[in-house]
Amino acid sequence: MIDLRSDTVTLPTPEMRRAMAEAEVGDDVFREDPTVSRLQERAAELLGFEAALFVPSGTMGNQIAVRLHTRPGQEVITEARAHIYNWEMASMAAFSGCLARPVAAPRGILTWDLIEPALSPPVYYRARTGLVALENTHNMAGGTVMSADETQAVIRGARRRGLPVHLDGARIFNAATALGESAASLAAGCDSVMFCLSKGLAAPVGSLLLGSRGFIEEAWGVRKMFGGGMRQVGFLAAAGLVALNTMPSRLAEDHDNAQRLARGLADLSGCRVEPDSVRTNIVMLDLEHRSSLPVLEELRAAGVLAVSTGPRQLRFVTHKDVARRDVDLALEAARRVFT
Ligand code: TLP
Repeated sequence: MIDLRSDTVTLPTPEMRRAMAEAEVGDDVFREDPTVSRLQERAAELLGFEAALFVPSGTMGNQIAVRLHTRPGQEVITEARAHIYNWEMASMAAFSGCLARPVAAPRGILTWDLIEPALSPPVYYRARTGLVALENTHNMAGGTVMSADETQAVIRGARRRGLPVHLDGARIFNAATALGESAASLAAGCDSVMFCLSKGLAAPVGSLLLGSRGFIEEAWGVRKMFGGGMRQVGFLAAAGLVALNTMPSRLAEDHDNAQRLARGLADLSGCRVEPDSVRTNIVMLDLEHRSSLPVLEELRAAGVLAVSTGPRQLRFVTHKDVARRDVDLALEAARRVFT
């Protein structure tokens, strides 16, 4: 099987497994796990923040941020296809009492011009906007990227209105690779950032939430409240450290493979793919006539796994466990399914 469902399926490298076996650990709820502390310090330094917190998932990282930045009854500005709104089980409503205010943006890239009209007017009888949430890369828009300048323009607008900005940077290292900018420059000025170790960076579990020292101090408490206080979790942090130190530099290979896949899929009939809009490791395919699920089944029978992201849309994600040769095999299989 060539598994293009997600970069979350990546398996840990031998170096990660060794680091896990040898990790020095302690009870992290008592803040006594030295490997977790090292990972948090390294992540904060790399992204240019005062502090970081290791969390079990990207979802928890995002939702701790929503909880801390908002009050119940407020709205959170998100892009219409954002993960924090569509794929996190309505948790901003369940855990923070907030409503998403989705704003559709071309390529998923929010600009201040799009955000500003969606902010609450200054009257007491309308729900207040409490947070602006960005996503880079934007997953469901097809791994699109937001440059540091574009991000800064949103942050300037939000500052003028006294609003915090959270960045869902689950794949921020993919964005950094595609743009040739540092992850720190893409995150600069945000009040909080979440990024994942368990996607293209191939660690088995874990994400980091970054912010000011005071914000992260508060985040320790919310993580515990959400059931995310972990004990000898240095075993996972050890793999995360290897991921952070060794994996960002190989993401360009995944992007080349995604480009190759997109160009091959674009030649098939009965579907639409836009290779020029593929900047990172995600390829979206729109079906012209057929529904996603039967096509997925045929692809599976031909040895290729993808996911459905809409009634007529499929998503393919390249990652370290898919070699260039696998992309060619996947294309051969897709040709059989589409002819
Ligand atoms: N994305 C997963 C699925 O949930 C869709 C995937 O396969 O792409 N932010 C973004 C932008 C994400 O893509 C994801 C996961 C998350 C947050 C949540 O991370 P986890 O799965 O660790 O909770």
